[in-house]
Amino acid sequence: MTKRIAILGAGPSGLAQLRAFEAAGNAGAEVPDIVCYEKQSDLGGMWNYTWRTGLGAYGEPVHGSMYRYLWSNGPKECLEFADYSFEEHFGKPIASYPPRAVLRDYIMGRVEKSDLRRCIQFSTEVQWVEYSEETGKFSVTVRDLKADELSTEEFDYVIVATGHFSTPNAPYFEGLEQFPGRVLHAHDFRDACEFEGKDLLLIGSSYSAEDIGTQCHKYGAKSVTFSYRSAPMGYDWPSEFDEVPLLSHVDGRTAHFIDGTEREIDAIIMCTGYQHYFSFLHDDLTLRTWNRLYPENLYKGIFWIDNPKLMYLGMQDQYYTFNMFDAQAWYARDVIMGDIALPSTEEMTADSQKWVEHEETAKDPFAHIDFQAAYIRDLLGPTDYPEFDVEGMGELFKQWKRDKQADILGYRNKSYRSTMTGTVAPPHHTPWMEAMDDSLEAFLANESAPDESAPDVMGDAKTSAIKTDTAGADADDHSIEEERESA
Ligand code: FAD
Ligand code: NA7
Repeated sequence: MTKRIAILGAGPSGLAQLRAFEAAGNAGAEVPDIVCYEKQSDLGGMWNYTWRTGLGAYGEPVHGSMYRYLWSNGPKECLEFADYSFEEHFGKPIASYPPRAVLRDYIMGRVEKSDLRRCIQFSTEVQWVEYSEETGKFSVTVRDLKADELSTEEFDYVIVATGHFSTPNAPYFEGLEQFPGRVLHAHDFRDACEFEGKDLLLIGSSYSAEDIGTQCHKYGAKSVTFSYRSAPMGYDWPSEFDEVPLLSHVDGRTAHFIDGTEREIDAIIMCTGYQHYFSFLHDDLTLRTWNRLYPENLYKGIFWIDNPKLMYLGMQDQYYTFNMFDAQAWYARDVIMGDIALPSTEEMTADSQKWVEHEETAKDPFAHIDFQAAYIRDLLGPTDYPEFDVEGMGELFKQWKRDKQADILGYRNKSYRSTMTGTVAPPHHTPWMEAMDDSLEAFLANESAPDESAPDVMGDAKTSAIKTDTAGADADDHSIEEERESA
């Protein structure tokens, strides 16, 4: 009988899985029966922008943590699909740091080339998954959000691709309940303009702190103070920024820090990361981890060792993103289709433990990049995912790190060479600090031509028209609203 597979989530990881099966089908393989459940009304996952915070139109937790004016925080050359380049999608080379809508368009482009949408049940929230030893199958209970109806189906395999940057980790600090300004978590941050002229305190010293802080500065915040728990970010910050030790408590508008210093602030944004949270999974199936490069109990970073018919995609802390999800999805597909055999439980545990120990010896960002490159290389070996220069991409990540260190407000003006096409990205027409419009149209308008004189330009840029499918994610919520109102 045809195997049945449930994919939970239609973000980049879930879409990678759909694409992997599609590629096998195109190559003549008999593909299992696949249902992908997605609680949003469109695909794209985190790359959909929503103005909503808290609960969605149907009472479901809002997934989105992305905000207006978000630009890629790493070079696009580091997240390129090996089977669909940026140049193929946009018909010409584009700058290295696109805004959210441009990356979303790219993700959508690969999917829209096929009829993968037919596998996806939108506005459908997965509510419960459990496994029966008796039948050897999973029961997946979902709620059709529009119809407000529950239903349950059985599957042979479940692939969890629900992301892990949605459920806030929000610590408590004494005095917060009396603080007269806004206190929010990065998950609920939407528009930097709200903080124009304000003195901001951001707690945390990782990507969200850095990006929300620089963005608030760009859109007119008066000052940005970062409060760190372990270590400061250490960039050469302009005078409007400061890094201080951890907040101890607040007293009215005054923030007190553990080194005894204090300062007046208007708002607090907790950039304190996210929890891996799977409200829909039975205890026996639940991955419990922090944001690390190799979560424990996952063979190949994918298979739940206690029951490898359950798989997780994209649960790692991420340097590599889209192409890593692809590598995972291709591997998962080949196991499901019987082309790769899983070893014994003992061997899976030993292999996973080896990677966990290796991660623990990797102490700095360059070692982390090398670690993730080695992980992807390990996955690619036995699959037919198109070969790509994973290690070369790792070198781009290291250059990105150096560029940030040199100029935290200017690194997005840099260009990198695609390891897929060999093309060096053209410079963007506007320096990032002056580029206030983050729309796809503004980004692509008058994009500079590639510098033909640059010695290392190898690409043969195509000149076909720019893809005009620019319906942004912002349309997503309109459609939810319209559907709701007409219901
Ligand atoms: P997600 O994109 O989170 O998708 C998960 C999907 O599962 C969503 O569509 C969600 O609606 C769905 N879902 C969740 N729960 C359920 C449920 N119970 N039932 C049904 N569906 C469900 N990466 C980069 O490469 N570059 C960047 O610049 C970058 N910036 C980022 C900025 C922010 C603020 C954040 C939060 C992340 C950023 N990332 C970036 C990382 C980003 O998470 C990944 O690029 C990518 O979106 C992860 O894909 P995913 O499919 O694993 O998860
Ligand atoms: P990360 O990268 O997981 O970082 C979380 C940060 O929050 C990190 O600096 C932590 O400090 C800090 N943190 C966590 N708990 C606390 C408490 N209790 N007190 C103070 N500080 C704390 O999450 P991000 O949101 O920055 O990034 C996640 C993704 O979103 C990423 O992929 C981006 O692209 C966007 P630590 O260093 O551990 O001491």
